[in-house]
Amino acid sequence: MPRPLLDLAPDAIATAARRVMSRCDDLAAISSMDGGIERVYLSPEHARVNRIAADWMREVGLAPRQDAAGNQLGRVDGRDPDAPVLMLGSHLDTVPDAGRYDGIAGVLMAIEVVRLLAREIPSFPFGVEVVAFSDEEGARFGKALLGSSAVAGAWDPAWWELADQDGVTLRQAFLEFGLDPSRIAEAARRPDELAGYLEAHIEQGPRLDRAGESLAVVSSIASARRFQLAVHGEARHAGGTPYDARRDALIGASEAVVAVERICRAQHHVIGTVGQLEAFPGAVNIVPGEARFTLDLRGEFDGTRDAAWTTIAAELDEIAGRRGLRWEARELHTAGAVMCAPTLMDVVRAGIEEGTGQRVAPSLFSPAGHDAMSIGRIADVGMLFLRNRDGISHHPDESVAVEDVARGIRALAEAVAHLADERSR
Ligand code: HGY
Ligand code: MN
Ligand code: MN
Repeated sequence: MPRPLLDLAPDAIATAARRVMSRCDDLAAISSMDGGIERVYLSPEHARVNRIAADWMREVGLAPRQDAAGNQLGRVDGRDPDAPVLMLGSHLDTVPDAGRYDGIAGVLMAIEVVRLLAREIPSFPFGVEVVAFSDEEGARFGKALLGSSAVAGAWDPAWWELADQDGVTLRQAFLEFGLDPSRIAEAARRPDELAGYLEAHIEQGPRLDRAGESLAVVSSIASARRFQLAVHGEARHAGGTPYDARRDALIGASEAVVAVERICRAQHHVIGTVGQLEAFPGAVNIVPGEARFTLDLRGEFDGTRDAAWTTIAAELDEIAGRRGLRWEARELHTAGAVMCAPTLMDVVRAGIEEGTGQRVAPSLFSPAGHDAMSIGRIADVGMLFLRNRDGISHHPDESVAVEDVARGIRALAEAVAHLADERSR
């Protein structure tokens, strides 16, 4: 096994890992939800964590700034202030009733890597920029990856009219947050400004835990499509309406929900989830005339994802025809699969194997989405996965061992050093 490039003191790594864990606890307390963690885009909680992250960035020599999309960044130059930057980071927003490590650990690990490389970065052929993306989850407006889409120059003006559950549009939310919608383009970065993007993230699945491995290289990130669907039937009296006279929208939607699981399980690396289902008018003694549900559909490849959607739509047609129903779907979010760059996979693998001594770094496909999907439009991307217990995520029981965070920090630092070494040749 080749010797690691970095000679980092083990106790400095251990201290950094403990700091990440305690800061994840600090940020978990900044929540709009009593008794749980919820921090959505352009909320007061988002503003608070950006200010705290800016202080933590400043502490390690990063010059902080909030961009036109509400992302919090911090930059330190390498040997040439005009050179491209290597972007490290993840996101600080959460889903409702979230865990405390999804995204957050990656941002804090990136800050610790800059602290550990303070002496080396001034001689790097690139600068280093830590980014805390503002909306990876899409929990407030339905469209995910808004913060990183702005950085990738992929902002769609149609998004300004997206509204949250209180009817607040994205445009209004920008203005209330103190951002100017007309300046969103200022968040965009050009490809020549970036030397690459590396993101450390918990796996959010059980493969590493089941294999007894600590870290993995990510090979690719799943493509995603999110839909809001509605099934229309006829509301009728729950007692007097015979079954042969019913057009029960909830029964039809329920058949579709079961079909989503059957269709996706029959495919390889295609995952379909119905996270929300609601009946209307929603009274105990009325046959539901309408049912609304969401669909989160992912695939290792865009083609297999889209083939599954075609099959699901055909199944909905059959159910609707048989039950006298009508259905419609509105697509909320689409993101193509992203392949991680082989050169960045190599440095992440070197970071894991040489930096931590893990014998072999497995390569894993990520069924979870990440900001790297957006940044992959303008730069090479690489990801490092950390084991998290039983893969539990998007749940308060989400957990990660401090030892794995330490190994992840060590691996990420070594990966950065390997990239600097390669780019210096
Ligand atoms: O939903 C996802 O895959 C990610 O956690 N936002
Ligand atoms: Mn998430
Ligand atoms: Mn995440």
